[in-house]
Amino acid sequence: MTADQKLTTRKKATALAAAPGAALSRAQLLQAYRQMKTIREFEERVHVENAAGAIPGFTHLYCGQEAVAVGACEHLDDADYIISTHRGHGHCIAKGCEVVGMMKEIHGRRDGLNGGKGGSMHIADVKKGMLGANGIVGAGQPIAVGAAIACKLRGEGKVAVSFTGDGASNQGTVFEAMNMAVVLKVPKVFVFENNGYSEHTGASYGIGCDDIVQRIEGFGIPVFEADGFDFFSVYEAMGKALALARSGAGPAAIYCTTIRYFGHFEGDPQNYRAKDEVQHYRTEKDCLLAFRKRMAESGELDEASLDQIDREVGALIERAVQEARNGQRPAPEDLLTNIYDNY
Ligand SMILES: Cc1ncc(C[n+]2csc(CCOP(=O)(O)OP(=O)(O)O)c2C)c(N)n1
Ligand SMILES: [Mg+2]
Repeated sequence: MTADQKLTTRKKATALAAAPGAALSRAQLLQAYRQMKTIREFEERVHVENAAGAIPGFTHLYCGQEAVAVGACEHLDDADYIISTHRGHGHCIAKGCEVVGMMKEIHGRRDGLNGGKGGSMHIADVKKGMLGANGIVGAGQPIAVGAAIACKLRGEGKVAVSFTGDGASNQGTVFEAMNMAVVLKVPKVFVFENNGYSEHTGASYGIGCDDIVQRIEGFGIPVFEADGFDFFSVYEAMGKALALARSGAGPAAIYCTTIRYFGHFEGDPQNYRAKDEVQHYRTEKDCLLAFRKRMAESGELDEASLDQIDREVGALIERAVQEARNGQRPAPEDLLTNIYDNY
């Protein structure tokens, strides 16, 4: 029934920094819900588009993990940096990348966010501080250390954030990035997302030490643990990690347990999962349902406002798909553009 994943309950580093304190405003709550809902609708629709053969190349969907990307990125602005992974759509949307441009990019259209030449795994928008999704597992973390060095040198209180899966947490590049971030005391937050699997390999088999938190702590990085199904839990953990990173104390990390609703890639037969695993999480743990439940209980947001967001997001994604379907492919001469950059 449950994912092949260790749901640790240890709260070790939580005492290191004060909680952010102030409750979220109505506008912040609406924005958090809108962002999670946008990621969900975007991904559910990419799933359908992919099955229809409309999307060239490989696609990895982020459905189920929305609370992590949004809980982390709602603390950031355009001048903070993030680096994503091969499962990058959610991180891009959470960091403010334009959704229609993203859908066009994934469909390989000329007016996509990256000229239709990057596709699902290479979406980037430097103006939004989104330094790129990345098809190479573990490649983003050292890049984010470089961005964090830039943040430190500029001295404007900005940070760099990398996202790392349970599988990527085994990569040497991630170890090196953690060590270098500590040695150079850079303002960097490592966000670890344990969704239970690295491709088809269970985390409990693939993580030799059985405990990613312990591994991160071994590098001298304080870790704040979060329930990756719960926006508020991630938001709080990220607030604490950012407070440390921005204080000049060096890097911090958050560790979130979560699950992906779709296969590793679109087309994955998922024979390694129990038949009812995803349904269990969709029904019992879903971040959107949990958010709505909490709002109903606290009375902070009314149901009608959330329903209205659902309609607006649905219309946005529908427009994105229609425009993406009708877009032009890159022209042959586009092969020779965007190859070199001038500094
Ligand atoms: C250096 C490298 N090794 C292997 C792969 C193949 N690969 C792509 S995704 C993936 C699994 C990554 O798992 P995880 O970090 O847990 O991320 P998730 O897919 O769960 O989001 C692997 C092994 C790759 N892209 N790059
Ligand atoms: Mg994983």
